[in-house]
Amino acid sequence: MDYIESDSDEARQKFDQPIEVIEGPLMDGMNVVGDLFGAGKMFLPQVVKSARVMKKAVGYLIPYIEEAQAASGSSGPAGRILMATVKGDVHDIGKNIVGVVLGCNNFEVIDLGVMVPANKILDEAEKNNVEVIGLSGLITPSLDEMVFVAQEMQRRKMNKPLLIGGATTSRIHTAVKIAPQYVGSTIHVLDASRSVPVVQNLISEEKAEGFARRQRAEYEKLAADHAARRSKKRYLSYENAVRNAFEPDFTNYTPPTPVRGGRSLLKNVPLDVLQKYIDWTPFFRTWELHGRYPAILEDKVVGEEATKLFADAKKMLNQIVSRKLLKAHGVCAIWPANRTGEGEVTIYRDDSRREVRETFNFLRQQNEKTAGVPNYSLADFVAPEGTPDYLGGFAVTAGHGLADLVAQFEADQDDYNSIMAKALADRLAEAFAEFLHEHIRTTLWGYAPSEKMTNDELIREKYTGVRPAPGHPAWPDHTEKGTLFDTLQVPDQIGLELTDSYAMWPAAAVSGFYFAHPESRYFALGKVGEDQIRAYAERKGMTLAEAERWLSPNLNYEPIVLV
Ligand code: B12
Repeated sequence: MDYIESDSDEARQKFDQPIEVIEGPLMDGMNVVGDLFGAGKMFLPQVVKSARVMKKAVGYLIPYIEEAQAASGSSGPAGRILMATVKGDVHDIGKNIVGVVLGCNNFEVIDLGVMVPANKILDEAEKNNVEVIGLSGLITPSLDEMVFVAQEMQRRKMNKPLLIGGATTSRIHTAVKIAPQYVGSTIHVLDASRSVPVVQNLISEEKAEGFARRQRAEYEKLAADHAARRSKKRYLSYENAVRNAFEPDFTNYTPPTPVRGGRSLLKNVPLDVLQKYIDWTPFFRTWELHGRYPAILEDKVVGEEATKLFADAKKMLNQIVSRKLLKAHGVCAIWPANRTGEGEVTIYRDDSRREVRETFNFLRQQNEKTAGVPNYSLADFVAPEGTPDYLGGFAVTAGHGLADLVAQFEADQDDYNSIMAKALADRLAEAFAEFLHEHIRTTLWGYAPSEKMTNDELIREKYTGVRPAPGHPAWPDHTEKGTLFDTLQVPDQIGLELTDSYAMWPAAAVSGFYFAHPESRYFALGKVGEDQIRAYAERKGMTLAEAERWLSPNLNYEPIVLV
């Protein structure tokens, strides 16, 4: 990295035009990188590091190119792609990675950032005359927003291909819900390595039409198969699912009284404490290196690259910790609580349990189970009225300070370190959630005062109790975060905000609930029926249509949508 400018200068003097340095040796190099990555012979961290060299060199050459512009005769990029994380959503690591990989393959990427409304995306796409539009999203409410973008593209009579990506998206959702809204090609892209061939096909004069036709046929078949599969799945009526609820033993078990109930605020938690709780496996997954930490460092295929990446991560983490570049704040509470109705947990102002403070709402599995297996709801894990029990809630972030850190790297065209900083902030946020849950068990709720676990045991969830998050499979309703944030006064206490899709900002954040019952467990809700959604909407004071919109990935029926 230290010699890029002098090397670029030397190269510039060897060519007639400065642009030739980019079009010649630099692009040749990036093409090799792109090909090797596409062939699985090079790994993502190497690609992003190579792109950093390219970007820096281009940055150095641009003033010379502009000077010589009239005579340059540039052939331009292979194509122009506009990308954005949709309105209400905040994460962009995945999209950044895709941008870098496409850049390595000579595509020009216009990245509009996060929380971008549909009209801005489409106006900018038209203004910049891009060939392809790409959308990204991390949480399920973004799926609906993507459907809306596709409808808007149709309304505007656009014809540009639409790419769909991000952790919450899927081929099946794209085929069933998004693609039918729009006549143009709509394609789900699983990861960065697949983005290049898809875009190449879409903008190739010879291949585009055939590619689009095959994709559409494939998606139509997927949608039809999906509908056929769905009609075969068997569900219980809500009433019968309730009859088959999980009934933990509350007769031989006394719910523990918290040592310190009410709200606790944790400001500026030392990062050197949190770093010991980091689960590194997802960090490697972010960089598309698959395998469990620490074994991944010894892996025959990815071990060498994983070891280099880990060294870079540790180096940056040490700087973040010693220079306090990120701030970690959290707030949590343990409230007197009882199950007060089906799927409903009420929290009270104090231990007299006379005044209701808030109600949290849960959904119940409705898929038909084999004999003896219950239909779970998280509410089952809290004792019914008459037995004093408690519920915990929390919100943590390690994202304050990240925007400044990232801005410095971006000003230096350094995607590698920018992505690294975001990935580390996410790791610290999750580590914070792990640390706080341990603190709850051993100290605040204090039901496991002598618990001593290694980080590996914590990662494997060997402890008693669970901390499900709204949005996770057991509890897919993101709107419950609204009630949690109001009750804990999260924005005022720790400066963590909710977007209109219930994403948390700063992005490196986790929020959820604590259940202490020894039989409490994680499960996937799966799909539920209209009978339950009606009852749920009524409990929450929502219209049926609102509840169906927020829970659309979990409906076992096709709701009637009024346009
Ligand atoms: C790590 C992780 C986190 C991290 C950081 C997330 C991040 N960096 O994006 C932390 C701990 C902060 C986190 C928090 C939360 N998370 Co989370 N998280 C994950 C996890 C385990 C991995 C996501 C990840 O980083 N993948 C690696 C990156 C590089 O991949 P990626 O973003 O998918 O991008 C790739 C592709 O999708 C594609 N791509 C992405 N964008 C684009 C765009 C285009 C145009 C193209 C072509 C391709 C493309 O290419 C990328 C590179 O290969 C997933 C589960 C999973 N296995 O996916 C859950 C998951 C995404 N989280 C989830 C949830 C619910 C949450 C929380 C709401 C939980 C909570 N209540 O606290 C919060 C929300 C945070 C917020 N700010 O609002 C859900 C989301 C689905 C849902 N039901 O809404 C998931 C799917 C887990 C689950 N099974 O329920 N999470």
